[in-house]
Amino acid sequence: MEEEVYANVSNLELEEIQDTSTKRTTPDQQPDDRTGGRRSRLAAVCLGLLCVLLLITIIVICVRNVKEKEAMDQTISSLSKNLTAERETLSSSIMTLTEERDQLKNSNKDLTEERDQLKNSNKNLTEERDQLKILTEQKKKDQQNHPKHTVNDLASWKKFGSSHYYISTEAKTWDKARQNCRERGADLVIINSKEEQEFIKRENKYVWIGLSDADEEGVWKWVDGSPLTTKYWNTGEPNDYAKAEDCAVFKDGKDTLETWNDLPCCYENLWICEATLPSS
Ligand SMILES: [Ca+2]
Ligand SMILES: [Ca+2]
Ligand SMILES: [Ca+2]
Repeated sequence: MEEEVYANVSNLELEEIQDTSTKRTTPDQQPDDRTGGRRSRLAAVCLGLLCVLLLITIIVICVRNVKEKEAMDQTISSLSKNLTAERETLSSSIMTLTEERDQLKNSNKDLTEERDQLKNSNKNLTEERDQLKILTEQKKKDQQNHPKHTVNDLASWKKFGSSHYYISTEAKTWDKARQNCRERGADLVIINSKEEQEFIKRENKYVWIGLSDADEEGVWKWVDGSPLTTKYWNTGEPNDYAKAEDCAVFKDGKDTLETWNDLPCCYENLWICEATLPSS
């Protein structure tokens, strides 16, 4: 561009020289021609300066555009990175929330099952309470109708140590057997020693004894509320078969002294009562 400007200026100067040489032949016109030549040079110089200015302006605009483009690219790249990171965070959050939702679903299912079990337990407990009320009323009536045993009543009972024992001749459920013993002023037998275990074994009867875990599964207690300490469970017992065995029976015909088994309390068996006379 600058070369073109210089070329134009040179051409203009050449033309002026030619014009001057031509015009020298006309001396009257010399001052006007010089003035015109200066104006032309001035115009050319101004034009050149304008071109240079225009070129600089274009270069400045281009540089600024390039910088703006780079800044915009950086901004877009940064935004893209941020969006990617946010998308990954959101994906992770969604996964966590999904897992939590599934856990809550499972918890809700478990709680529903527990609630149903509790409802059933409550129903069973209500029924048991009602049965106990009936039994208590019955016991009061029986005690009124049946006086406590005397020494004479026990004459027909088997004696061992300080206790007397009655072995039934009919079969009843564990609860009814115990009720029968209490009506006789006794209770189902409590086996306190090895000697007492051996004594009952010699009778060789399949009988209910006063031991149960009906109140709390696996916690065996005698009918007087005392915990079980010395045990004579048969091999593999107590096994709470079908989760329904809460009353202890003394098995007959065993070679070993370990003769006890747990059975459903609703089974009907003979039973053995024990009456301990107060020491005189
Ligand atoms: Ca006893
Ligand atoms: Ca049991
Ligand atoms: Ca059993």
